[in-house]
Amino acid sequence: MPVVVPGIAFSQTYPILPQPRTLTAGEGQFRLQAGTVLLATTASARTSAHLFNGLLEGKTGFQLRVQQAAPANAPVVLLEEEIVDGNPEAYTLQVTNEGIGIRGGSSGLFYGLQSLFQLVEMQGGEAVVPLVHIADAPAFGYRGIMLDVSRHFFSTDQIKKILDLMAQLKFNTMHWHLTDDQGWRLEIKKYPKLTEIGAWRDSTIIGQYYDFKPFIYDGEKHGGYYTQEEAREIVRYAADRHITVIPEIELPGHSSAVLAAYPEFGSFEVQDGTARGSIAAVNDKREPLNNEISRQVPGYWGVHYNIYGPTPAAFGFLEDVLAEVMDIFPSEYIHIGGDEVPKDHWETSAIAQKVIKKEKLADEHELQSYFIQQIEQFLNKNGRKIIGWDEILEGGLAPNATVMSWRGEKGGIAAAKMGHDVIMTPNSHLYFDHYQAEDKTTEPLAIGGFLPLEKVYSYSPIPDALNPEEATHVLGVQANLWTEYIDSNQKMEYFLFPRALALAEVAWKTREDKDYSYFVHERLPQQLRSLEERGVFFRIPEASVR
Ligand code: TNX
Repeated sequence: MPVVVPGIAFSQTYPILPQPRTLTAGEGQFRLQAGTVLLATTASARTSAHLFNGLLEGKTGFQLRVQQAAPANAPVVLLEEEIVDGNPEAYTLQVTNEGIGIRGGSSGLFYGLQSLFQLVEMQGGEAVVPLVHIADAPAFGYRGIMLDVSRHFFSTDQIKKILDLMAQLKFNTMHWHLTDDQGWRLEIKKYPKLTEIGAWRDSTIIGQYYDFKPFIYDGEKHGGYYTQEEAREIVRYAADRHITVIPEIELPGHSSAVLAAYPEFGSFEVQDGTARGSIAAVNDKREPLNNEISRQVPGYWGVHYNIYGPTPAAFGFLEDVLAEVMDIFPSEYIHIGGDEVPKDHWETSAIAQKVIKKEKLADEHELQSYFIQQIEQFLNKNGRKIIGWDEILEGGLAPNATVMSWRGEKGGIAAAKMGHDVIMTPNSHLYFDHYQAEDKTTEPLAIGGFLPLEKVYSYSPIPDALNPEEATHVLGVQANLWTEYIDSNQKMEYFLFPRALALAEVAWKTREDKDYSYFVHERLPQQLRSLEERGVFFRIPEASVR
């Protein structure tokens, strides 16, 4: 007798993560064999089928036969591309004695195959799948992870490895933080110095400038960048896995790497190829070097005072850059940063003050809004939308902007109440650069904070302060992996896992439908084993050791 199991009542023989919305368990098993046909009639279903085969081979040693026409008498895994419940990401998965059927839109089929893969188990040398009926759909349409490749550079192979892992957990967005003070990481044909100069610095781990200890100056050049061809390859690779890549080009702050290469786009007059910096910033020791903004890419982190000037030259430059960015990245959204702009720097900038006067702006906050609105208009004209960090609310939000709420949920709540879309990524719960243990001496150096697995799992993206109408503006969630102290592939994986497993469930399930104890005890162990098999360097969480 099959049992209907909404929620958490079923046994550990169903290790699917994120846990499906409903699962009806049958009795018995279906056996997958090399002769089993994976029937896929659309191009997108075939791509998903081949990716499934790659995973299956790793687990079982064999692949299924991908075909476009039904065989006379072989068992079949049928992929039926048809949108379920009006949601392209929803799917149903039916495993019977006779065969397997997955139905869904193109993304739904991909997710159905991920769930099927997690159900496959080796028993006595045979690959078996328990009989089940699953009907599944995500709670949120935006399920993301941000990778900061500016503070430390990561190879395309490493990015692909993370994309593979994200896809299995049904994440659909990789936010690629491509530019920041410590490095510009994308080839721009019109401005070669961005990568000749802006992609390299001379320290490895980046410390705070007033605490020199964590700096490691080893006399070598550190950094790197992606060619446009490599970036396109990442976009394609992600798209095959139903992941959208949103590029971030930071402005008007976090732009020291750009201005090391092209100081003429900064807030101060250029003399002898070097821009004079803000005396105020130097006097109160926020800039460590001297009163000239250096042409070096900084090797320390924090809020930097070298920011764009609101000039026609700088806007022209940014439009050229964004035109190349749009050509590489087809995403609806372009992330324009907007965080941590030291607006008092503009107080001492003649260039900025001139624009404030000319545009009749009240202050530097309005100047930031003016800056971002210029960029928004350009991107909207080209059919794209902007996302920015929650500081873009200060001085007036650009009309069509989506807000990424990072300083807690406040910014997100305010934006949703104004009718703007929001991605929740609060530093209280979703900053994966924070420590994973209370005793920091037992962990690799991190930026601070304490974010255990359970705290990630406890997060719910819809704040109580929003009414149901306003809540529809919360598109979803994202964790941010800032990499000031993350200088190797191993550390990247260690800070991401297992916390990304908890996040997958935060993004896929409703608050009422989650259960931490069930997650930790019944499904986490299998997931950790699978990470181990796939060569992922993860942290062993205390909770899972039994
Ligand atoms: C704040 S979050 C930043 C980043 C840092 C991060 C470290 C945000 C929009 N800005 O530049 O890397 O803190 O946790």
